[in-house]
Amino acid sequence: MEKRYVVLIALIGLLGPLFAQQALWGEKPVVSPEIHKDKTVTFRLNAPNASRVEITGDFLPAQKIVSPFGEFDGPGIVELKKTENGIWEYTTPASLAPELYSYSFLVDGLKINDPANVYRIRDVATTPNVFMIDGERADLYKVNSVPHGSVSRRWYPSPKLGMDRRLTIYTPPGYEESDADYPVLYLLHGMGGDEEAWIALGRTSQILDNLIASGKGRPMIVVMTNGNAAQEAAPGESSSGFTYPTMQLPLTMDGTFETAFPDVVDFVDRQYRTDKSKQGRAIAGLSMGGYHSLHISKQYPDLFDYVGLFSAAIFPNDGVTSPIYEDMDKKLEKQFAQAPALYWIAIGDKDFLYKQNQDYRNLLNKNGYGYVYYETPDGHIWKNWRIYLTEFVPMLFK
Ligand code: FER
Repeated sequence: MEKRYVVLIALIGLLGPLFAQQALWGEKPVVSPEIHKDKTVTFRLNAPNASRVEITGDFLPAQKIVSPFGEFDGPGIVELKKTENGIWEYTTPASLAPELYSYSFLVDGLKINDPANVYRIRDVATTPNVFMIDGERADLYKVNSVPHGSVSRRWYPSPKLGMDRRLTIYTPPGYEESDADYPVLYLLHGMGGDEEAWIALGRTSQILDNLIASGKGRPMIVVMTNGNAAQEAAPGESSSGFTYPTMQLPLTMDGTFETAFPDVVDFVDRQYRTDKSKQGRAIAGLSMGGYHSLHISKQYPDLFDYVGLFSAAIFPNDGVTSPIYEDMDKKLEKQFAQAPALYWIAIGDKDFLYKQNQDYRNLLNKNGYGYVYYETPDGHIWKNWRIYLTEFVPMLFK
């Protein structure tokens, strides 16, 4: 080959990466987090001029947080120690249990991400770093060498809300190659969340792939809606642009989303090969999504045979009126007249909604309505919602 071509090819080889990525010179400053063989973890931050560096995360002993909903256990905080070279360090005193954990640094009081860890998952308006300790149930949250389902974002027409709206949909491995009909789980997020919540922090596609591969879960479609009736889609994904995510959206928990829910089922049943019987449909959600699941399933008693209330809000707030919330007793009577195949209530023993759930269970008990109750430690946190999904899916469509 002519010399100039050799030089040209060498140049292309050298310059290629320039076009492949913008952050060419973004060097990795330190290793953080470093997960050791014994499952202790070291966090590091290169900040020679900082006077105080702390880490806050859900792997640390919980601390009391005061919120508008009351006091609850929030992520703990601990200080890092400055080493000679200006790198701050903290190593957990004991090995961590298998889990998907989140954390952030505080540098002189300013909350920042760990620049050495690119893994961040948005939770409403925060984007904490995440890391995984493998093993036990947490292996269901990992991508393993098993057949994978497909995840897509679809826009569906909602005539009742007068807009096109976005949802996330998981179809199980084999869906594209088969001509079978599949049962459908409708899986709803909490306040401030959107159609990205369950697929991101909720690890839905990993959990479903793994449960289906082990034979514990039936192959099913999972539909993750956006439960904020004022939104077309998640912040940044709608025609409103890069709006700031907020928990205080209009048209939430006022009956609007519940009223429009049949639009979702219509779309899914039109566009996918679904089992269109009540026996082939489940609805579950966390917190506000549990509230939606409760009220949708009793409003449309012929739609869902499986209902999951994960740390659910139960009763409408004072002053909220909607036909959806009227005649609750009569609607429950109708729903439980043909007992659901599964009515599952799960909550953490430190959840601020624990008392509401107890009151609701008393109401169900008094009327002899059958349900299954599952209680875990801890409060209103994603760890519990992932656990609930791994427990709920194996009980569906059996
Ligand atoms: C309430 C209880 C729970 C409420 C909202 C929630 C607006 C939802 C919390 C969540 O989805 O995390 O009284 O009122």
